[in-house]
Amino acid sequence: MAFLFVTPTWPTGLWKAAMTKVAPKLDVRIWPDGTGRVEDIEYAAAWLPPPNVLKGLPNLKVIFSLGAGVDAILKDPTLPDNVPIVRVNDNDLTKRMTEYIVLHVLMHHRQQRRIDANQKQRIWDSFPTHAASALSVGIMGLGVMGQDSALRLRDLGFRVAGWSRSRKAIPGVECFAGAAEFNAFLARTDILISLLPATAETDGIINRTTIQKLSRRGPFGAPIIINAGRGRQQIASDIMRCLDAGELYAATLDVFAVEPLPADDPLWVHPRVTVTPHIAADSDPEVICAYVASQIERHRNDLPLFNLVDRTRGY
Ligand code: NDP
Ligand code: OXD
Repeated sequence: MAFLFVTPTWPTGLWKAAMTKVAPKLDVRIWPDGTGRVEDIEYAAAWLPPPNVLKGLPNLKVIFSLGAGVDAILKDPTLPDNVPIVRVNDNDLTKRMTEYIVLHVLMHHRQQRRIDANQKQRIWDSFPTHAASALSVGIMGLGVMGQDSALRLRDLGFRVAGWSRSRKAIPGVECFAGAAEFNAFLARTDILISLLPATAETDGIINRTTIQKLSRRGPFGAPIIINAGRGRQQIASDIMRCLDAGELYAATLDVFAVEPLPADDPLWVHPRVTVTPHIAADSDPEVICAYVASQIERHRNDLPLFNLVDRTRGY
């Protein structure tokens, strides 16, 4: 039995070392040069697998994503039909995301970029601030990541709501569900956060129409967006247009339709946009490999796998 990394855009040597450290008995291989006999491979971890690579593994039993999202795997048009896909749901990854979301909500709320700009010019501008309870934060996606962020923001005093496909019940968090409640969710939201997966339904969801439906009652007079879900969810030209028209106050973007964000992209230099390089929740190799190794162990002992992907839903 062997395990194969099919992660051509990742530093695979580092990941192989991590997997070997946490599972020393596992025969760990790397596609393409170290694949060896394809018949040996029963487990594979993939991120942007080239077509026909996973399909060409006749004894493949489970495909692992090395992150929470699986769009990079589902993109493979030749993905074998009957092999289960397991995604990451791990406390380390979730807490990293929560740190990012809390950091950026607070950064906007406390106007840290304005303070940074003032400091550069030695300006002592002690502008009035407001309480967290003055801001309504709305999280699209109340899954593993969204729920943890919602709870921490609630504890800081923000008025928090979330929106998901199926209804949730989270103490102190107003829960909206489905397309029918989307407009009501937007209408009460000053800071809109996306922690949605990339699917056909969420593609382009952060567009001008969505932005125009957000609340304008918050302290900044226009809403703010934070996208740490996937770049496909935002229409970047709409974001720029809304910022320039005063329909949007500011944006934090961690994910982009094209990554790395090209050097000449106007988002880099817009004074009200904060760009981060898809690092909201970084996958730590040892933590993620330990998670994958534990699932392989379960599978080999005929125990059910956790965090299986529903291919029809797309996440
Ligand atoms: P989950 O699968 O646990 O949660 C996804 C949430 O989105 C669920 O609440 C789901 O609803 C909701 N959702 C999906 N489709 C829709 C829809 N059409 N309308 C309304 N709600 C919808 O995922 P995680 O929380 O673990 O991760 C979320 C995403 O975060 C990942 O898919 C990935 O894209 C992104 N991510 C980004 C990282 C980064 O570094 N920037 C790092 C890690 C993840 P329901 O609960 O009803 O199913
Ligand atoms: C993930 C990511 O999906 O890092 O985990 O984007």
